[in-house]
Amino acid sequence: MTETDLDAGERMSLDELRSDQLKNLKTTVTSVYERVPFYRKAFDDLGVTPADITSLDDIAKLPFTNKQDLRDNYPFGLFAVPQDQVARIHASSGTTGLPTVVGYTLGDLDRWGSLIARSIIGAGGKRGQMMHNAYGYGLFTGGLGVHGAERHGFTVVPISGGQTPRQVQLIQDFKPDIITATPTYLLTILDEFHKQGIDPTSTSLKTAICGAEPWTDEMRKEIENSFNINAVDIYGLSEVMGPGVACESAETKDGPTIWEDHFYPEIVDPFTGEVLPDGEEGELVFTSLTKEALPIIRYRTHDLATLLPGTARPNFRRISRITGRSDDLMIIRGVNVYPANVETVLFEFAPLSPHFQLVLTRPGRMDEMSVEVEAREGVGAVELDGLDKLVAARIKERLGVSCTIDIKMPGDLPRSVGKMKRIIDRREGVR
Ligand code: DLL
Repeated sequence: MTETDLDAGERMSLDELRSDQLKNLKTTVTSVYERVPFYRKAFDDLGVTPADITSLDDIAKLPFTNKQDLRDNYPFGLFAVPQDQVARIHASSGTTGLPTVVGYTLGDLDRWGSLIARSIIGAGGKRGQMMHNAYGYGLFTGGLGVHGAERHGFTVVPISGGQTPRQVQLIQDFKPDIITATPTYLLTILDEFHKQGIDPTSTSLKTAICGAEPWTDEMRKEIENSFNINAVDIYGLSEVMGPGVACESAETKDGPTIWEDHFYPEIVDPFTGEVLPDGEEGELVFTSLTKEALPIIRYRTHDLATLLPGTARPNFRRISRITGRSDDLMIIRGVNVYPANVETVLFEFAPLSPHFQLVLTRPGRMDEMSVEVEAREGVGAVELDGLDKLVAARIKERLGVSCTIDIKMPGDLPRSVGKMKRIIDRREGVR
């Protein structure tokens, strides 16, 4: 990475960045106040107007936006431009309730594409390289979001998720440098390499850009060693933009750098909404600074993380890896557990593969958690003997929660083609 690889936004001094952020915050706030009735009412209810925003700290005076607000204004009620200026729509799958719908002007798509290019270059990619894009295409923001790299000097192979044997064939035939996929789908592709008897370390791939779901540093090592590549973490969410709100740098691999010239981050207490100082864990909140079709004010992501000082891009803060979504928090007999906590412990046992799911039941009055995890290929009965007890004891020691371990044979558990569903909730009347 050299100075010339940086774009204008990355080259701003801290003073320039702060004044650019304030200018764009004022424009965003004015736009939503004038054009979006939901925000006009929310501002009026709090007695705040765009004129009250004179410094970045004034952001704390503004109302939060929740996913429910997008649903209440379904489908286009929060858009700040007329429909003829909306070039693209995306939507969440909406497994619970109405989908959340988001929109982009041509200008928004252009800025999104440049942030994807910035993310890829930070991840170690170079213009002119080929990128195998295995994020799902369609209404999901992953595929078409990352696809924006085509306008910025990258050759994009829009394979989408699924058709796994074909993924392997095209990687072998086209020889891409970069692969983009959820970490769990990349593991599914890895299985397919083994199935076809091809050495996954022999491919042309150099970089994997993985995100859209929580994953751990242990999983990163698994992916890096299995393919002999560098793997970095990309973060984003539809309501704020999509992939590329933040992305990790290959040089530091210490959590995604937030592209702060476009998204202003805060960490708040998930229960009270009180703004927390940098370094404390809480819920990530983002305000968009440059979006036209769907500017968003203080969006509550439900993602738990910490804001850290910038490293690879010193003026832009980083987020720690996302521990989990508050929605994925399992409270087992009073103990808080996220799937990522279990993942970290499972990786300590060499005979176990990274394929696992957590099954919650309530046989009596108490919740029980069973960890279903596959053994690695080629592991024999001797190595597995008593392992379940050992793993359960380690999870109890590390996470404070009792559980049962059910070791499955390779290939027994469902595979991901996108975001992996880690929690299978079989408790009656819960969720
Ligand atoms: O998943 C955007 C995306 C696509 C990011 C491709 C990266 C790569 P949504 O479907 O709206 O958008 O889901 C957003 O996914 O609030 C997080 O809970 C989770 N998430 C996204 N990236 C990460 C990550 C896309 N790197 C939700 N680590 C977010 C952990 C992530 N969780």
